[in-house]
Amino acid sequence: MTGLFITLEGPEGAGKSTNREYLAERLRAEGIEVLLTREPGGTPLAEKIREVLLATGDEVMDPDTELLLVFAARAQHLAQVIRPALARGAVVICDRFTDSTYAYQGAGRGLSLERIATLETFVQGDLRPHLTLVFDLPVDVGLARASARGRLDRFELEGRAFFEAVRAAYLQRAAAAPSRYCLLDAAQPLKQVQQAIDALLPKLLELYRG
Ligand code: Z5A
Repeated sequence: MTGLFITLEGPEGAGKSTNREYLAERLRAEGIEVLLTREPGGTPLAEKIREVLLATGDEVMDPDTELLLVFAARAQHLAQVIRPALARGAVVICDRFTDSTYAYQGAGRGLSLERIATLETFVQGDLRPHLTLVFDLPVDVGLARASARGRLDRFELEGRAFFEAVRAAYLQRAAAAPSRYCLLDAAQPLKQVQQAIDALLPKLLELYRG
């Protein structure tokens, strides 16, 4: 593998979608091939799985079903998109990846972290992101931003305790491996968040160019 794998993480409304294009453009301006993608999704089949995961309906999805669907989508995404892009030396920016699984299915749903780790190794082998930007913000701020957009998906309908657990999981993971994670204060005005992203560029370029 010769490329660089960057993931963007954080709770709802943290600004991952808003800032992923900004980061991609900054790297493209350096003449680097950047592949921008997201999870769940990133291929036609994985996007169908995303629809199933986000849809609200009468049948309650079992947490194990949710976990397996997330990893099924990831297996397809890795095979079709992420691994080929890394193999040709691109920077891959992925909006959510397995840290979301630890946060939402692990901390949020209460599934065993060991079981998630087993699936992580089964689906990814030893592939892990080189760098993860965690967009952190208070739960209330994120939920207000998400609900201002209108109709809520199946995750966004969860209660406050769920999102507090998700946020705490991200903070815990970032604190446990500071060399892999960069914590960004996503409650700041957008301009300041983007200045913080700019400040990370030298580190990203150094990681990419070795
Ligand atoms: N999920 C899972 O459970 N397990 C997994 O393994 C994976 C995912 C991979 C779908 O994700 C769901 O899948 C997700 C977890 C679950 N749960 N939910 N919900 P998604 O990517 O579709 O959902 P999301 O990440 O929560 O999207 P989001 O709510 O759009 O968040 P965002 O991308 O971080 O925020 P945004 O769209 O860039 O910004 C939201 C709004 O805030 C928007 O109007 C912006 O203009 C505004 N914004 C952004 N930044 C700012 C600042 N700095 N100031 C003011 N306003 C701002």
